[in-house]
Amino acid sequence: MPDTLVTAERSIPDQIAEYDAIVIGAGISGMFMLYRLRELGMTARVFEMGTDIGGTWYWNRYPGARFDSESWTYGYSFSKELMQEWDWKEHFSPQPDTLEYLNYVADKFDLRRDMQFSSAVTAAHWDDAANQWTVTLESGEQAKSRFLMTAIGILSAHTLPAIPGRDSFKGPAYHPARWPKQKVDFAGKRVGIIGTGATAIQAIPEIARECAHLTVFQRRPNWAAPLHNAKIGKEEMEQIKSRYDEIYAFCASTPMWFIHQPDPRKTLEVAPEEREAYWEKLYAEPGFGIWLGNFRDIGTDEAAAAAISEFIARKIRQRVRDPKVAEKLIPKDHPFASRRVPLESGYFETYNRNNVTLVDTLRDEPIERITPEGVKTTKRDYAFDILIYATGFDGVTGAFDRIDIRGKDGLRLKDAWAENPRTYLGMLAEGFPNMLMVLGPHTARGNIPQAIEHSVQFQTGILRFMQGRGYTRVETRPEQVEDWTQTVIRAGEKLLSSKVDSWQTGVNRNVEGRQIRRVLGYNGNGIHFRKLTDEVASGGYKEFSFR
Ligand code: NA7
Repeated sequence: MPDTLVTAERSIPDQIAEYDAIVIGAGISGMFMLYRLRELGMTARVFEMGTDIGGTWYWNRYPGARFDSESWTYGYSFSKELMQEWDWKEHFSPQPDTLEYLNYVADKFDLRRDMQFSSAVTAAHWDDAANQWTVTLESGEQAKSRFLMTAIGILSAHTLPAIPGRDSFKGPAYHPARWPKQKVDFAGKRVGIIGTGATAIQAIPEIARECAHLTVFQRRPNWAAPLHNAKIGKEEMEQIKSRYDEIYAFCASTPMWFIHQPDPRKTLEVAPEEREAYWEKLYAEPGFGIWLGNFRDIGTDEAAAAAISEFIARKIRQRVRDPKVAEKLIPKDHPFASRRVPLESGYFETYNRNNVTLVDTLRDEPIERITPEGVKTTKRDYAFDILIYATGFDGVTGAFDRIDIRGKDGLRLKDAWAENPRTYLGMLAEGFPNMLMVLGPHTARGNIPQAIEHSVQFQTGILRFMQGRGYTRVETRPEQVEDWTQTVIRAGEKLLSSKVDSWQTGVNRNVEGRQIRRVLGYNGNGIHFRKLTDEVASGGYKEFSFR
């Protein structure tokens, strides 16, 4: 598959440039990190693989790509002026609008002047004597810096399916995270799509409307609930703007930093009729309420999870006309909310169309191979004009693994994290001085841009502290790493999501060595995480070691 969004045609400078900081990635994290580094008076260079800013929203241009968290909680909050200037057009912003927003931010703060595009970082090596990182790009160009900031996202290392014959298909084949800039024309085309994760659940209804016939190859179904998107009128946007302080303060007071607060009641304590009415209400409301605003035990108690799963299954049966197809779409191997819940717009009704076929590759007809014409299952051959591999990502650590990162004594990050990452707060990795990670493994995530802002604030706080005291090196302390690693493991123990294979538990059968579940995020309460980081900062960062 051609990588249509990357070009690497830069001439290599004769001299190795030196910066105070190198940032890898020009997405939401890298853009804000650069803004803050400049405020600290540091020289910085951002290296970005794509041809422009945007990260996730640069790469994922597939039909139907949009937020499923509310747009007005997803923008940056560091600049009140920016918040007042930008009008979100929809409650759940589509990818083109989000990219336009990020371009607006890049222009407003003149961010591109310190960014270098088409510049994939292939290696970053720590030189202990020089107290410096050397970064190497795909082109061979090198640069040095005192600090290395990874702003590489948690879902940026896309993975193709490990199916025999994968590259033999003679028509165009696309992964949604490498979707071409020019519109893909589906009119009159036979399209096959492999995968039914959050991405496919957004794309399938859009493609089905345009193409001649769509065949969906589903391995395991996912629980999904309605998005209920709507346009935002001028007056409504003005109202939102007047409430931004309140909205962001509310998000900060919830465990996942979304605009949804869990209901403090336990599922089975509530009378069945009341429970049903409450779920009907949540199902009819926009956004993640049915997941994050639900009774507090649906993610931890098996009986509670079974009850909400049965409610959602009933909804699927009501929405899908053919009972056999409906059953195929209902997950049987994991309860609702134990994997990240995709939000959908007419996904289930799409299977009522006569130009859509669902193939259950787990129970009915496993895929044997990709052929030049299409897909061969154990039962038949399918011919396609276009194939889509909506097969997801090597989550969280995948983007780190793809760079040869070496810390003290030549320690390879990939080896150090082969079983489980070891970090303090997910911000610094053990054995990797002066490497600050935005959205590193074992950090708190939830509403991603809010997690990013929090993380960048905390990390630039460390840098400011160091500037004030003349320190040039920051590292983790072994006892803090051990303590944090255990905290993260404990925080996930009671969660049903920890017992399920998904990118969140680090399982990706398309990647060698990624068959075993790992703990990749801090799944405790985001409010506690903020409190802890605030205490570390106000206490003078004693949990870190400085030189
Ligand atoms: P996901 O949610 O990881 O989904 C990937 C899908 O691809 C999932 O249905 C997989 O089935 C399927 N898959 C992966 N490999 C294969 C092979 N080899 N054969 C058949 N099917 C396969 O990724 P998305 O891009 O949809 O979403 C990622 C996140 O983006 C999402 O959670 C949001 O946070 C935004 P499986 O379930 O493994 O049986």
